[in-house]
Amino acid sequence: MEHPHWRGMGLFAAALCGLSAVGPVPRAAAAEPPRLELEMPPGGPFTRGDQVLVPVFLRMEPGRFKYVSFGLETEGQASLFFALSAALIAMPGVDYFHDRIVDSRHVAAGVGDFDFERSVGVVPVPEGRVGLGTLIVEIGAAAPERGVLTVAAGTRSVTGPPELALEGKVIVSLDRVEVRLPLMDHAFVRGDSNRDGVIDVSDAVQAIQAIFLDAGSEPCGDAVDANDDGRLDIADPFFLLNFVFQAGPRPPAPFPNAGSDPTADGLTCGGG
Ligand SMILES: [Ca+2]
Ligand SMILES: [Ca+2]
Ligand SMILES: [Ca+2]
Repeated sequence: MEHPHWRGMGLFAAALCGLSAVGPVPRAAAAEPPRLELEMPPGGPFTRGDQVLVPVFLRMEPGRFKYVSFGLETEGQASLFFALSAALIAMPGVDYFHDRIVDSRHVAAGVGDFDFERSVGVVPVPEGRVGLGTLIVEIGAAAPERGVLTVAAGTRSVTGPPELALEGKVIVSLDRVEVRLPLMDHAFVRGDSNRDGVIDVSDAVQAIQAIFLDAGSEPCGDAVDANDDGRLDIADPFFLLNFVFQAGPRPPAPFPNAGSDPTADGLTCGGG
């Protein structure tokens, strides 16, 4: 049985050891930990149907790393694709992977030398920051007309938690980071297909052009959808001609003043 006096001496000695370990904080420990960065893209607010390019960076002390793997995901209605930086593709010995997990909103990516038999790091980080690639975010038609689309990096991937392998096989876990893309469809006047602020026969002509000749390229489908049934078809120019020449029903809101679509559908209003 241990004597109480000796146990107290042991605790005292342990406390002394603890004190002796506390000294000036080493410079390395004060440095910022490595992290992923998602850069806010210029422009915006963004519209449903837009393709937004989000640069992905790794920030760490100047040096070299062996590999980095991470997940990319969004909780919004968007498709994600990761395009590796051209400079990294050209670098000898650098491999990469790009996997889709579950669906188009979850992607895993990895960059570097995944062969642990070789002991040298292969990807240099000269200025403390290296571009890993570009995240291509395609905002879907089911995304909200206005609000925020959150895109995150560093979330869990198929290969395990997001991590960075430094030279010497030191593994560092990376924190989750995110970028919040503002969403807002452009205001429009329903029926003003050519968007010149006036409703006349030229809008019916423009609607026919958009529906039958340039299908899918119309930047503001909501304006062309004169009867607001969520579809672009021959009924829309007929509706307009009936209104312009036969004093038929007025286009539904937003009309005659510009605004947003009060009824949900798969159409969007991008462009100017
Ligand atoms: Ca017009
Ligand atoms: Ca319609
Ligand atoms: Ca609608």
